[in-house]
Amino acid sequence: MKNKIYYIFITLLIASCGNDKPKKKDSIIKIEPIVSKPKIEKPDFNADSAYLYIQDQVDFGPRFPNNNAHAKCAEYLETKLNSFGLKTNIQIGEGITFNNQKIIIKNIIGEYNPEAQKRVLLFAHWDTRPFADQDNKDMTKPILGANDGGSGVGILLEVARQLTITKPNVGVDIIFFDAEDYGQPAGISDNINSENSWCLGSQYWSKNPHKENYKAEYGILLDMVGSSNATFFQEEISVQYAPQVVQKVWGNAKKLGYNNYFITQQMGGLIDDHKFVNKIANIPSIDIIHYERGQRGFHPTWHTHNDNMDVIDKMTLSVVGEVLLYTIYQEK
Ligand code: AHN
Ligand code: ZN
Repeated sequence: MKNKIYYIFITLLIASCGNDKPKKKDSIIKIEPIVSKPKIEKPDFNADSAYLYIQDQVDFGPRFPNNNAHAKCAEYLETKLNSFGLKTNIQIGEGITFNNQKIIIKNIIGEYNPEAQKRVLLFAHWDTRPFADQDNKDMTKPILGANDGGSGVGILLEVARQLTITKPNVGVDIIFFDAEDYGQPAGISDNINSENSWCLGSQYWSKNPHKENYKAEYGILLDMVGSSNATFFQEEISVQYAPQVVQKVWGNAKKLGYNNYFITQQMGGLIDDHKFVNKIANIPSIDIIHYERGQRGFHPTWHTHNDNMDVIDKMTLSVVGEVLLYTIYQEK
């Protein structure tokens, strides 16, 4: 509006100046109206909070099924979701790992606006890998999993907190899946079923959803979303099962100016929680996961003891958090 008034004022001024002498053609000053592009409003997402929620998890130590830090962290996560006003519960199940350990699975569930028909499912795994098979020392010791385990959960806790402030009409379910990262390490005698040794928590939930006939319009998985300059390619299973969700989310990222994080190029398929949510639970779901094409693949600290708080970057947390909130606020 201001620009418009300014433009009219300048135009009048020029017009009035030109009254006495006829202007030479080449002296006419053309003033283009300054039309500022409508800025899109970025949703509030507090990266400091998300960071703190990651720190809190890491402070428990490595968090894998049947260990003490895992039990404490499960309580912490449920308490947090509950404190934001979500309806919470911990789904308990049983699983068998690739090395024949019987584990108790704890999927932590929070429902925002449980009565709403239209629902969006947001998920991330909260367990951390019980060994460091990509490291070259202490390979049998468990990792801290700040990025791989902590980051997606930290962002979703802050998303939950924002939802209870902004109160969108749509329903949102947040699930922290357990036992994603107990998968069989590459290189040990290959088991035919090694693919199914990953994602035990989401496999369990997909076969036994927390509510009968549970339905969501679509699902979004966050995995390893905390490192600086992360790049999110369009993962193949996501594109196959939920092309319109990929378009929506990458489109929203572009609108927010984050197309250097959300790259509109496809990459190969990954075994991750969304695979089972797509195939077994039939909820079209995508994976937002940091991957670098070429030699590098996952983050260099992946499944090593260097996956600690030093990896976590608040800018990346903001980018992912804002894209998620923006996407949810668009749903009517
Ligand atoms: C595999 O490495 C087979 N899938 C990647 C899933 C994963 C592991 N995400 C985090 N850790
Ligand atoms: Zn992992």
